[in-house]
Amino acid sequence: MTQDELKQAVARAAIEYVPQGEIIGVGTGSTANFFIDELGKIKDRIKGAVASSEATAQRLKSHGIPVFDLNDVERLSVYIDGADEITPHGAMIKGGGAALTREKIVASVADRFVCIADGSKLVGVLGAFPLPVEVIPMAQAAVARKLAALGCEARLRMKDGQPLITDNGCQILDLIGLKIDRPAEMEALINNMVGVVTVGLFAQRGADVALLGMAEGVKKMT
Ligand code: ABF
Repeated sequence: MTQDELKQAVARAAIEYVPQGEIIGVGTGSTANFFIDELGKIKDRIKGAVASSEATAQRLKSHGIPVFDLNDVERLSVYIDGADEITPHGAMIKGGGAALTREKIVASVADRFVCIADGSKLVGVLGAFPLPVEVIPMAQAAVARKLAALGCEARLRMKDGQPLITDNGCQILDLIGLKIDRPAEMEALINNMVGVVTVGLFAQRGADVALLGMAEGVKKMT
């Protein structure tokens, strides 16, 4: 099976977690996109969705799924999204798609986080994938120096020769070479740095369920 077929398989499996008649939280990325396409097929079963990025909002709308502002929604029973890395404990690195802040916000309102990913995302220790940190642009250099002091390279993410600008008007530092033995502690440490908006570690609130696409089928981790 190709990586895309594995992503499609977990996207299909995630439909089982979509509650009838409710608004659900929807993530960003290629696996989330496959999920949105599956959701489009059963759109009459849900009330709508809260999107974790402008790109996801557009894709949901293209399927005719109503998109709600999070400020108009009190609670979500489920948030479904991909990950760049996930441990057997459900701690994740997210933000390769630059949507980490909105992803963390929407996830924080949901009772249950269902992570969908191909099996290559499962790791023993987080950190081989560069850890994204969203920063306020004026603090970028100062925050990069503090992060480098943790023993990694903090690289400003670029797009078309310019610093990438997120949906929130901020920038991303990618931390290369950080070994993350204690993800929840590292999340708290980086979150506490002045100028940091969000760190792409989802450990204090990790995935409650992970659906991982393997050659032998979809493996469920709880
Ligand atoms: C989002 O999409 C991100 O947090 C993560 O960076 C990425 C995973 O991408 P993909 O599903 O394309 O592998 O979930």
